[in-house]
Amino acid sequence: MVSPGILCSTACVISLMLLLGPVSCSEAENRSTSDLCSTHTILPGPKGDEGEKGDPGVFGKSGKEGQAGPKGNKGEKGDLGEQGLLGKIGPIGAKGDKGFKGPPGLPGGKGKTGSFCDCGRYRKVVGQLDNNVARLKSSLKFVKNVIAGIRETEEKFYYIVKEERNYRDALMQCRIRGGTLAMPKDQDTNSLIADYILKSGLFRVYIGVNDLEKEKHYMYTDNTPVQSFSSWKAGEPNDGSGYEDCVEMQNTGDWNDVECNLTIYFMCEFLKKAK
Ligand code: GN1
Ligand code: CA
Repeated sequence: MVSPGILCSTACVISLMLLLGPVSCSEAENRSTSDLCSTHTILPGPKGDEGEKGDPGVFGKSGKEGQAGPKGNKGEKGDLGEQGLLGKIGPIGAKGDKGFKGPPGLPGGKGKTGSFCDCGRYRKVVGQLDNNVARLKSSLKFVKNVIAGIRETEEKFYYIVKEERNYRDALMQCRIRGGTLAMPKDQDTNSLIADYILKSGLFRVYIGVNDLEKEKHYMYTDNTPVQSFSSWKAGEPNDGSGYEDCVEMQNTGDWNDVECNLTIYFMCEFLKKAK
């Protein structure tokens, strides 16, 4: 069907529209297309035939996960379990009471005739061996304690012996171990010893100072006089009882004269190198 206002054929108009885009006839005239358009109006063509049915769409996305279902009913009671393992053996019971004394046994047979023995000599040797063993045990104990706690300066080791002794025994105990009672001769050493007493949880120990030789003339155990340094507690030495000739150091670092028969712990010192 051709519109009465159109002189060019439908095919010609579509071709032009495709080539030039939508144009008016005046433009077409400028382009010397007056032979194609005889009027100023180009009307749209008729509606085309219905297109073919499209291909089926792609497979849709999976839907969201639904909410959790309601809680199920309580299950049936389970079967009886197997018998458990044997329990641990209990602790050892208390010791039973002592039994009654049994009847005396039959007397033994007569011994063989003895041979002559210089038993006194052997007994003496055994006694000496016992003494040596006791001394070794004591030294071992001392070494074990020394390893556990000791203080030192560049020149000396200091060691508190936690055995209550009077002054003379304390001095002897230090000497048989190769040392002497501690002799603080300057402030640094005095502080080190005081700290050692304090950290050991003690209040006082014997140190190697006394005026046994001459009243008020204090001497160290190496026979040198207490001169340039001392650390007397206020009011000391007071010779309180009239017999206070030996000296203790308290955990403050203060010295106090006490009676030499007082039994307290003591501090030994050991030279690192023999002078
Ligand atoms: C001690 O216990 P007392 O007060 O009699 C001390 C003295 C002191 C005195 C100082 C064994 O004597 O050496 O000088 O305190 N005696 C003893 O107040 O510790
Ligand atoms: Ca005193």
